[in-house]
Amino acid sequence: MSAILIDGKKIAEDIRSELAEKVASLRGKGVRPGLAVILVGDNPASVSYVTGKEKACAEIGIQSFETRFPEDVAEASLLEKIAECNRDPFVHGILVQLPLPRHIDERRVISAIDPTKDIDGFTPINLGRMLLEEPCYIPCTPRGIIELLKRSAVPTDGAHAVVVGRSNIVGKPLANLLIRKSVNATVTICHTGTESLAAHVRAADIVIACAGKPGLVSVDMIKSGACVIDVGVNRVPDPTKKKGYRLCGDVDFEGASKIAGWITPVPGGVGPMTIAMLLSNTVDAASRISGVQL
Ligand code: L34
Repeated sequence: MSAILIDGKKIAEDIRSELAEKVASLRGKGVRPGLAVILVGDNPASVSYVTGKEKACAEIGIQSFETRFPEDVAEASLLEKIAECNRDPFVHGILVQLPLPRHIDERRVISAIDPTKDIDGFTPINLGRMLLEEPCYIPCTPRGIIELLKRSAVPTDGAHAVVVGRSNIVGKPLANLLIRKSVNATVTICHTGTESLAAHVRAADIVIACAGKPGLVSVDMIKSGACVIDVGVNRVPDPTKKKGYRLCGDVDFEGASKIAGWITPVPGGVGPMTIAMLLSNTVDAASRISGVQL
């Protein structure tokens, strides 16, 4: 191992303790940050992420209100719940854990969230504001990745960043954040239609793998000294494990860690940062909505 291991778990812990102080200050002024969590169905990964989020909220004094719906919930019931959360003065942030079942129109559900409570930054209003660099909520995973780069002092000014993946929740917003003047990277976005993934990734000073495909980024694609950020959280069947699976990212970690300059592990890399940024956005929402300055 020659790469510097970016310890997302530790960095997320630091951020959570910074946030705990902010929550204490808000609570001292009579404001208790509140997060509504909406979970549909029992996808084990979603259940585990949501549980992690609620635990993290409780630890720093954010109140969470969970509503769980069955897999076959009617879209109207979800919309009704969101309307209720929009009105609820104790709710400052609304999280609808994705993905939603196929019979639900995800766009309609997300768009129903009051943009001032959209702590995931998924509504068209927040994404538009992000593009224009107006005050907004920035999606948690992309924001967490930028924070990891900054706190690990990875040089980004003039760096060539290659984003592998174009999802609405990671690839698209992340590519946009990377081209902000404050980050100043030159960005290439690769996706399933890209002809020579290897050639693009080989040119990268910073590689961000967010496609959700184990082994997609192999060691021969990594430039020596590059920074490798692995966003994939894939469950691979493994009978030797108690749970019957192990987690792996989109990158060949074993190989890449020998030649990269920096690398994030899975688990313990980007995942914990996503949760820390959710807390941060929720604390900001509580402050803005209540008018109590931090
Ligand atoms: N609405 N839906 C909404 N907001 C989000 O920000 C998400 N995302 C993605 C899926 N759907 C969402 C998450 O929360 C992915 N994601 C997420 C959150 C946490 C972790 C991974 C993905 C996480 O905690 N990962 C741990 C391992 C957890 C485990 O053992 O399964 C890690 O160390 O990577």
